[in-house]
Amino acid sequence: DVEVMKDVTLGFGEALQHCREESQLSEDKMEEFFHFWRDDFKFEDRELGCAIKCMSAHYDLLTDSHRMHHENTDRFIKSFPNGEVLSQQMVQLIHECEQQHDAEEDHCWRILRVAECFKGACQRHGIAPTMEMLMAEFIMEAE
Ligand code: M21
Repeated sequence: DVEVMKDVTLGFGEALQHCREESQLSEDKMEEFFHFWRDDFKFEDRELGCAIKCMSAHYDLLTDSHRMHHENTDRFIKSFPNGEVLSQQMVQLIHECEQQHDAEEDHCWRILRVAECFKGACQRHGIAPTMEMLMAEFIMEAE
């Protein structure tokens, strides 16, 4: 459900402000987290992986080995309206992506690859939000 993914993205993205400094992600690299879903978005900067790691940790979504904490992630997604329709599917997709990239030892690089893999999986499953939806909601929230 693309509406759920939109809300989860915007909610998750709120942690970016807490993580810019720690992750060394410069402002121009990604002003807003929802650019993640743009078709031309590039997964090139290790700092973005570090930022996603920090944001995940902010919501207590990582285990000690910096993998997804399944129960906490399920609960986080369910905290959004209708989150229960997507939570198990999202946890499953992220877990499959983690398995594909398990050999990468650098946490920031691995999480960046997992995020890229997750985005592709969401697009194939038709649950990726459109930029129009994200922009519209973002502008409404700012007003
Ligand atoms: C769900 C909203 C936005 C998604 C963005 C990032 C998704 C990142 C998935 C990576 C999770 C990292 C798990 C660690 O292996």
